[in-house]
Amino acid sequence: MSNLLKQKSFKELKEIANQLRRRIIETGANSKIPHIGSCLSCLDLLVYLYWNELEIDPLKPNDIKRDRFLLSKGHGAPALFQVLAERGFFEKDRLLEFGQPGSVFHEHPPKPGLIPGIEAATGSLGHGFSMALGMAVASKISDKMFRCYAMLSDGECNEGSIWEAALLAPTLKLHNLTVIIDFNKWQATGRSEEIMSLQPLYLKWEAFGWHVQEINGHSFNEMELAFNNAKEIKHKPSVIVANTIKGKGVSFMEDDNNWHYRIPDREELKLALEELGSAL
Ligand SMILES: Cc1ncc(C[n+]2csc(CCOP(=O)(O)OP(=O)(O)O)c2C)c(N)n1
Repeated sequence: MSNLLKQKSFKELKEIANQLRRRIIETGANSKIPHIGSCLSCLDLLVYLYWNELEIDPLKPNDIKRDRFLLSKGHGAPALFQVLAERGFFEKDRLLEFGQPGSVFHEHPPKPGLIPGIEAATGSLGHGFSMALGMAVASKISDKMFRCYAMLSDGECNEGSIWEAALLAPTLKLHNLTVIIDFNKWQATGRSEEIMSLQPLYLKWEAFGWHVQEINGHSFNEMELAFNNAKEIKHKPSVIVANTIKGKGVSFMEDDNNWHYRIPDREELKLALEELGSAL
């Protein structure tokens, strides 16, 4: 199955990401649903994946041969929903109901079948990765050879289940599995390094038998090289440790972990949108 859209230039990806940053912040302010900093951290990676990497067709979201993407850091759902809408999986207007009682668009991705493009319910950290691993096994044994991708957060790597899956994937030689770690060095209540140290993260994954690459998670150029490399690797799974900035794109949100939970007030919303190029 081939990607129906021609791949985007890095300039176009940047414009899309900028537009989606605006919508994430506006939607967060209107719905009062948190995790704006977490969404801005992984947005550039999501944009690259959905426009230039994944073999998907928004008009055939259940195609058996589609690549699978699982947002294991499920609290980034507001970013994923905006990406899916912009990519054409569903009408953008549907996101006007984000966070409303009874809506399927909420803080985390719901179970499959409710929103086109959502492969699994995630949000309880530490589980999406194992589900992606299972799908990668299914791909191999059914000979469909689609690729599976899971996006993890660094705080999520404190979960024991992450390291069970990290042990199993190289044993099964899952070269069709790529893990991306949104390594912004923060988790909900503080610095990841101070809560439960992960470093040296690169060496840990390497010791577990993975092909490891470390990139700037806001550089489309580095993403292109890393995702292309990952596809060339045979007999082992790949992990891309993406150094990111929580709150990326808005000066007063960048690397300020208050924006894990904070909701912008009217003035902050205005300032953020102005920075991103649009007044209220
Ligand atoms: C199993 C589990 N425990 C606790 C939570 C609550 N929770 C939501 S986000 C988060 C941590 C976020 O930090 P990180 O995983 O590094 O993601 P970031 O927001 O920094 O991208 C926590 C503990 C959860 N979702 N799942």
